Amino acid sequence: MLENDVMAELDRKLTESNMRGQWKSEAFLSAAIGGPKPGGEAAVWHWDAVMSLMSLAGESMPESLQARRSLIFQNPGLPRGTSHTINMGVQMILPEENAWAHRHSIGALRFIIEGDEKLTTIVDGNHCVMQTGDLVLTPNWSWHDHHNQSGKPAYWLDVLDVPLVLGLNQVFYEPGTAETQPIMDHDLPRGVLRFPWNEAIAGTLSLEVDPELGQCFEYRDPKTGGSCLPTLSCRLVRLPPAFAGALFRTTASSVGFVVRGAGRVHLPGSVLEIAARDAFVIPNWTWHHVSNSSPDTDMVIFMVTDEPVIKALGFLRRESAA
Ligand code: GTQ
Ligand code: FE2
Repeated sequence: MLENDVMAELDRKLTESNMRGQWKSEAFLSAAIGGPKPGGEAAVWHWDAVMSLMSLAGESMPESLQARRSLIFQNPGLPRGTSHTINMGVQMILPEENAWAHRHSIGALRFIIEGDEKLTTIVDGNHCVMQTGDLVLTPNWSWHDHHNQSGKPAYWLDVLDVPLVLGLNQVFYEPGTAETQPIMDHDLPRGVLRFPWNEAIAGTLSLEVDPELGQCFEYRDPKTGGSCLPTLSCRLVRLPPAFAGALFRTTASSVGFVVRGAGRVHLPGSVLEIAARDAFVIPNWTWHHVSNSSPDTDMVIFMVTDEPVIKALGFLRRESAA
């Protein structure tokens, strides 16, 4: 028998007994020299396209009840998810609509695109007003229902750790029994559930300009000083007029939403044009930099990353081109 035949016979016997030789992983390990392949592709979802499909969803689905009228941005290079750990989408809630209470072990947050003082999410019994630009958290296992008494359609960005929680096979879900919220059976784990727009945008203006990111305000949990959710961290990033960030990559993946202004995401071999209300994804370990294309107005981006998870497990790496 040839050497190859001997090995093939060994592999066959191992397979029969539900085993596998570690030496079979050598090619995989060699391919990982220099790090992982990015999970999925960098991509953009333009607001006009999202809105025309949302109008259609509004006509097709007059009430959302226990479900949600949310359009999730699907990465064209992944089986599921906007990034390999994060889902981002836009939700619309019609005038007088109630999205019924439920809870899940998936952590979520909302960044309000078109809000009102009469638009609310109730999180574990706490009424969170959703005005334009506010950030509202619905942490892992918190009850949440949404109510629109504003008399006009409302829109917000949904960001959830769905692909991460699915990958770890940790999904629990419990629907509420009615439109109103069940009585709370646990303590509120976070220091705060709502971050008003004014404080965040004022926060960016008080910061030094980071050469890679611009003026980067981190939404911190006041109780822990850490990220606003255990799995996701949120930032409001201001790019001064004509600012072009330096090239870098990180093992965290991120999703972004342009709050105002317009610019570009520069990638190896491509450029994404991003304008107000466009959403985009930057996969893990992808060289990129972001620039503001206006010489006289600023650009503001809401960003969410999986950095808290990557960091907690000791995987966080960052490389600068300079
Ligand atoms: O609003 O509770 O986009 O549970 C996906 C799952 C929104 C929500 C989503 C959800 C929600
Ligand atoms: Fe939910």
